[in-house]
Amino acid sequence: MQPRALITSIVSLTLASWGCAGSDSTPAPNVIDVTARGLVFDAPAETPSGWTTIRLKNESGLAHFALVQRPPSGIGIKDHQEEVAPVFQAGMDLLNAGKPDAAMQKFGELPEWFSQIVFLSGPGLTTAGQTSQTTVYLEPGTYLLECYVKTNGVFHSYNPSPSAYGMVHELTVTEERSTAPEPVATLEITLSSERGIEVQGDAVAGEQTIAVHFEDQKAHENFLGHDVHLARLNDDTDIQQLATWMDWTQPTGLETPAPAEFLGGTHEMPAGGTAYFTVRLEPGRYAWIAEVPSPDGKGMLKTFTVP
Ligand SMILES: [Cu+2]
Repeated sequence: MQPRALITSIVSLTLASWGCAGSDSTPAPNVIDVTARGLVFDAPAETPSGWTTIRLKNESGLAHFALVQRPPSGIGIKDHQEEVAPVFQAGMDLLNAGKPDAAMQKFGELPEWFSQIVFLSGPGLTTAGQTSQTTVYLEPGTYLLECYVKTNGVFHSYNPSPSAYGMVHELTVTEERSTAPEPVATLEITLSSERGIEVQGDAVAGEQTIAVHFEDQKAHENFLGHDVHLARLNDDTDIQQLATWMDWTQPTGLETPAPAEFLGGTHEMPAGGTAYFTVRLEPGRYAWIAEVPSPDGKGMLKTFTVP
């Protein structure tokens, strides 16, 4: 073997062994960085399919979340902004004006395809300055990420300016499959309409990856399915106010500022689904809470202490 060929072989072997060492370790997660600035999501337009970690970095001064939804084929952000966001805002304006019957009539104007949207988790409520992270399995297709927290009675997903979109981002999940593994949970939560939020495992300080299993799903009084968010409580937190805040149909519901510090979670999924979210817990008092009306009466508000 010529010296040059020998050197090439040694380099190739060395690179191959590094590659081999890399493939022995766990494949990296497929992370999508979503940054909230003002009332806009800054996020990539596409991502490979498979286990997908959505990291919501909230650089704005308001609370946000990023609900993942898969509309039926052919429907995208333009349809959402033209046919859904204005109807919800008009309905909310009527609720704020104390006209619930007129509001329900308005919600009846939602397009037929709205009922075919599949909600698939996404980072839960995340207070200004926080970063939250939620992992879910996504098949190829067109998805929307949406925040409908309200400020001054206006949903973030609705932009009163007809020339601009609200806080909604269209994400294309491609046929390419990522090698990202399913996360390994350190805590398990089972969500059900009968028993509410049930936690298996001890919430201790440090990084925790929480698996959330959706045992069943149903439409609650706010038309949404149950989910789970994590709030950090302090001595001033009014638990009853926090519970009431989780109902968007109330004028004060989901209206900024949030009544507690939120650290993420997962939005709703169909029955049988599992999503994961990762948080760094510090000693203190917390609450697992669902975005449904009267979560306390449904077993969907559970406080706990991290020692
Ligand atoms: Cu928002």
